[in-house]
Amino acid sequence: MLIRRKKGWEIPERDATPESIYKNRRQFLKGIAAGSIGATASSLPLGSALAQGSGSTADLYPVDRNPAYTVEREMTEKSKALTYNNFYEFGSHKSISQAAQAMRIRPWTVVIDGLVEKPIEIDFEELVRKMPLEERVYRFRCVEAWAMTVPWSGFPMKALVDFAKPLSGAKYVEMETASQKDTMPGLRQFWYPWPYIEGLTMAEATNELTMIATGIYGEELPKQNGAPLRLVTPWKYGFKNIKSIVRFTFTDTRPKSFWEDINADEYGFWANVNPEVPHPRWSQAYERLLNNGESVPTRIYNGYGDYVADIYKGMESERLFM
Ligand SMILES: Nc1nc2c(c(=O)[nH]1)N[C@H]1C(S)=C(S)[C@@H](COP(=O)(O)O)O[C@H]1N2
Ligand SMILES: [Mo]
Repeated sequence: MLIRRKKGWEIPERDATPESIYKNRRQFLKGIAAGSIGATASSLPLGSALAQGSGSTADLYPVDRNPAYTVEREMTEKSKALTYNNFYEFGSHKSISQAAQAMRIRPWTVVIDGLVEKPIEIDFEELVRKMPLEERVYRFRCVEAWAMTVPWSGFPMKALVDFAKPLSGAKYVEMETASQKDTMPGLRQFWYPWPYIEGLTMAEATNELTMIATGIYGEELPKQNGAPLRLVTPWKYGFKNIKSIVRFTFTDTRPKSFWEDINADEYGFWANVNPEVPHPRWSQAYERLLNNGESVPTRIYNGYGDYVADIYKGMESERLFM
């Protein structure tokens, strides 16, 4: 998505770089000094990707559609949803589907830590085979005002939360995308606060709508859509739907998400869809359907208010719709 700040190379850093990016850059320079760049766990020798957990999960799909979650809208064509993407790790434009094929997704270790009974690391394949998979058709609304309707396969995030056994002090779940310096050219754009981070409250994470998607259109999730597992929160703007997750951290502190860190005036923590609250630079009243470019009215909570509006009762002082 577009951000108001100029690019890092266009203006003196001290004038325009948010603190987080400064910080990141300092860490980056420190990393060079310490010789640590290039020696991270994500740059293991080629071939080790097959050492463990290399099995495909293709046999799991298709899964049964849950008829409770269907929408009246026409489904977006698969070819559109799989080639018009946001995934800044692979570039700040929509045509990243080819570049994303470089991402290594086996083995894929998921860390569950923070305020939990017992922090664990689990292989993705082992995790997904423990979870109750189903298909749901959801609307999807990007903050940039394009929209799609897709059949996700995956499991309710509540199943993952139950599996994690959070302690009573846990108030939020922070999620983190993989950082593969060698496969993700976007990570060289050091002014972004990598890794991509997102967060939900426990009430949001355990809401019945919230899914961890592992598939789409009856198949394993393609890399460009966030393989092997990504978040789906259909009542929130698309940027909350973090891709290619490697870590779930239960915490008592509200996470600062990637886009909030870049520009908190335009992209907040809550990011609930609302046609009446414009983005500072454009209206949110309508959305453009990926299928045919048709413009249709946006609905509050993207049409999912019956499921989620209660979460936000008594929180009117928060910026719920940015
Ligand atoms: N790690 C990561 N997750 C991300 C993004 C990203 O750049 N990096 N973009 C977000 C945005 S802005 C949108 S609209 C959706 C797009 O998902 P899709 O490409 O599957 O349609 O992914 C979200 N998740
Ligand atoms: Mo987005």
